Amino acid sequence: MYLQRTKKVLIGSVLAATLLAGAGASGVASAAARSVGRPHALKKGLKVFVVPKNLGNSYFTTADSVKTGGALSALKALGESGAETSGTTDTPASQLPVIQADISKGANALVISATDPTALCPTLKRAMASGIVVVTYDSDAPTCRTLFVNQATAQGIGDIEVQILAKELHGQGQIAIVSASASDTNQNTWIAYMKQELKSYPKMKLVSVVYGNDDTATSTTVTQGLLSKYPNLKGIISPTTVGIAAAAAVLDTAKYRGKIQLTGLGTPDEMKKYVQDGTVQAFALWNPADLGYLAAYAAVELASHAITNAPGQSFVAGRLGRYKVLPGHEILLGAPFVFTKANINKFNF
Ligand code: RAM
Repeated sequence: MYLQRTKKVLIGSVLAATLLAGAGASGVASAAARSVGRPHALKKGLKVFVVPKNLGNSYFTTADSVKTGGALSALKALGESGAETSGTTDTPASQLPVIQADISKGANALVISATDPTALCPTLKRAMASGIVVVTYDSDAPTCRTLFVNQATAQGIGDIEVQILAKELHGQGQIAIVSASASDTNQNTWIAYMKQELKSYPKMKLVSVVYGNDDTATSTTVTQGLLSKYPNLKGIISPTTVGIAAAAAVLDTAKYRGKIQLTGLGTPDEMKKYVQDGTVQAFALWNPADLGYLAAYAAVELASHAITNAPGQSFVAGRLGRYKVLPGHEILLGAPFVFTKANINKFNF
């Protein structure tokens, strides 16, 4: 049902601008639900650490900051002690010691975008066994978290990227993917759905998947490598905000602009220039600040024992309204949104 709606509604048109302008949860929150109010008392003074994949990635700065209305703004409003902590690279080697340090500092809850579930799970399982709430957001670690706050269904995200590129290429030509790191759960899940959706476009051939590790320099190098290795390449999907911005900068020359199509997931601020000059026609994303805000609320609800992670439990997440725990111990923010020249100037993040 949802996916059919995604296909019909999102391709060629866009969701109402209000979705990303602060109104929040499409199809989930209603005015009636919002007016119900909060039935449970939440604890104050909880120590909640927000751990993105890496620091210095503007997607996570938006998702986590007080000034954008992200995770730390929710924690502040609820009277919790919140901090954003992570390493500088999209790797478990960088993220894991930070998580361990947060646990030693007496964390009541962790809100984590997982760089590598295999590497993180032993530590996260021990944390959960000692009573710490583990909420994943953005990138899941399915076997070692209490709840996952998902930005949109993985299939919805994978499908929309393939559909945008298929429309631009009239369903034909060699394409490649510039991903983040090879161990990131979110990109790997989306790519699996992209491969499935590509079966509907038999003349579009995926020739390579390369990894820029959510690092601008590496993403630039791997994009340049694709262009020299595949002279007939017609399109690139980059399901990472760092990757798509780096790939767009590489394609923003007379040689490639308009000749190789690029889509994927990007932030409007980083992509405006490339949409205005015709390097990119359309790309997708959700509101990262809403994602962080919702994940922080969920963590506080769980750590206060106001809800459990059982499907059917629900809570009011401040400005976003009421959300329900779904099967799989997951909460869904909404649907991805497509940015084009016609709407991109309305957004600042
Ligand atoms: C990058 C990260 C993040 C992803 C976005 C779309 O910033 O890889 O995990 O969700 O892109």
